[in-house]
Amino acid sequence: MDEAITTLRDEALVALDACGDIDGLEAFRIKYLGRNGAVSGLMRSLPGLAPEARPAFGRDANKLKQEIEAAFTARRENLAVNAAADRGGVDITIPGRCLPGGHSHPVSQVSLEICDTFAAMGFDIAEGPDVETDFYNFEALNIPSHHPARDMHDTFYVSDSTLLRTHTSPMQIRAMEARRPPLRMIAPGKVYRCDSDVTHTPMFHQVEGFLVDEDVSFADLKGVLSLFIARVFSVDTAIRFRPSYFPFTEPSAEVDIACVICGGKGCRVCKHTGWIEILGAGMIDPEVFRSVGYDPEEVSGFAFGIGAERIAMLKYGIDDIRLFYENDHRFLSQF
Ligand code: FA5
Repeated sequence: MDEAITTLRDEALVALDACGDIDGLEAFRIKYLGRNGAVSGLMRSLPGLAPEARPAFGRDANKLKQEIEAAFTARRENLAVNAAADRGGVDITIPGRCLPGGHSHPVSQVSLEICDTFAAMGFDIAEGPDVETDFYNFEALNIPSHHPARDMHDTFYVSDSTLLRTHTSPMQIRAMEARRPPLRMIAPGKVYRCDSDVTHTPMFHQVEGFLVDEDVSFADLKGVLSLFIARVFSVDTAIRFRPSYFPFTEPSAEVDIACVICGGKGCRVCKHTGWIEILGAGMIDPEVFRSVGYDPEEVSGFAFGIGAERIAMLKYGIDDIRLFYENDHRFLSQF
């Protein structure tokens, strides 16, 4: 190879390596690859060579041109990528990031499962407002002002007569006002109480259920709730009906499930009782029927209010209800 070609080759490759930016690269292109550049200069020197030396010189000069052009293109791409990265810009050569698909919240999944279970038993679904009047949340449910039972609900008041509903039971009144018996309904939704510990959150979900017809008995209530628990958990789930008090049901009961966290031995979640309360229930009080214009001599009925978070805790073995609302993706993505 002619010495002029190898000298130019070495010089050009060193100069290309030294190009630190796009401007330097453009100067390189003009100097070596431009119309009046060094490589074209080699070509132009061809006529001055001895005729027998021209073919080899022409071939080598062409090879050099291709080599410098390829090196130039590679260097330009490399500089462009680095410049984008330095600017914090977009490097289009890096593969895109996949966004993981979302799914519904575990408490929403459980609420839906509860609704599906009752829908399969013929219950209609209704929804009502989160901001409720004192009348529907308390008065019509036989909890007049100054009734001590108001203390059972740590209420968030919006004004003197409106509040964030403390339970889904107001839906009993709204539905009974709008329809006549026989009625079989469930009403899922958010409820609010100033309450927070391992089994209580200030916002939680209930599913209200009620059935009004002729000759409805406590045995019907037990039958429906036992079927519900067998479907959502299993037929051999240990449950107990515990006498309780609600102003809008008489008699009243609370239903507990054997604590799945400790297997009934006693832990902080079940407050060392071995049981976790999942719902309140009872036979609808005659006063409630009177407040919606139903005759308690003609109809009877039962009602219940299920805590959806409690069901989710038991189903999934969660030992702190507050985990549902910390929005920790590592926790939520497990469901
Ligand atoms: C009631 O709210 C009644 N309205 C239920 C009812 C309906 C009784 C119809 C009779 C007839 P209670 O306050 O016990 O009852 O709440 C019902 C369920 O909601 C509880 O069993 C529990 O599972 C859940 N719960 C109550 N407070 C909280 C809370 N702060 N956080 C999470 N779940 C709660």
